[in-house]
Amino acid sequence: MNNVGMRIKCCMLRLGGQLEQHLGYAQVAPDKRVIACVGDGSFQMAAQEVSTMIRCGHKSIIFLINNGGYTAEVESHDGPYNVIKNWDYAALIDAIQNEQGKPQMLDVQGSL
Ligand SMILES: Cc1ncc(C[n+]2csc(CCOP(=O)(O)OP(=O)(O)O)c2C)c(N)n1
Ligand SMILES: [Mg+2]
Repeated sequence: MNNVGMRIKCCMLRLGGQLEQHLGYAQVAPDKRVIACVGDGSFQMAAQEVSTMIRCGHKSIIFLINNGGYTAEVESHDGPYNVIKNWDYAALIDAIQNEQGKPQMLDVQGSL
């Protein structure tokens, strides 16, 4: 495949950084479709970035991995603090777009 780039952002760095970096990539490459895989914990830290993505008409695709918590942390220290509240992500994006954008959402359930 030509003209395809890949950046890997390690989740053990700053939580929430994935969406911010995704926004930055999309902003400087408006002719490209930027694709990101983001954990639910990371998404919740920076969800407002979706507002700018919609406002700027980005063609981004975000795969939100909703596993109910900070799963990467469980191996090193497990506890109730690794569980996070499940959001209605589709309703959230709908509220953000507020009839001024065209985000499309697809809910896929089960093990991949
Ligand atoms: C600001 C900040 N706080 C805490 C951490 C520690 N940390 C690393 S990964 C992680 C959990 C990530 O959760 P999620 O994005 O849902 O991904 P998952 O592990 O569930 O795939 C946390 C809390 C961090 N990296 N940055
Ligand atoms: Mg998670």
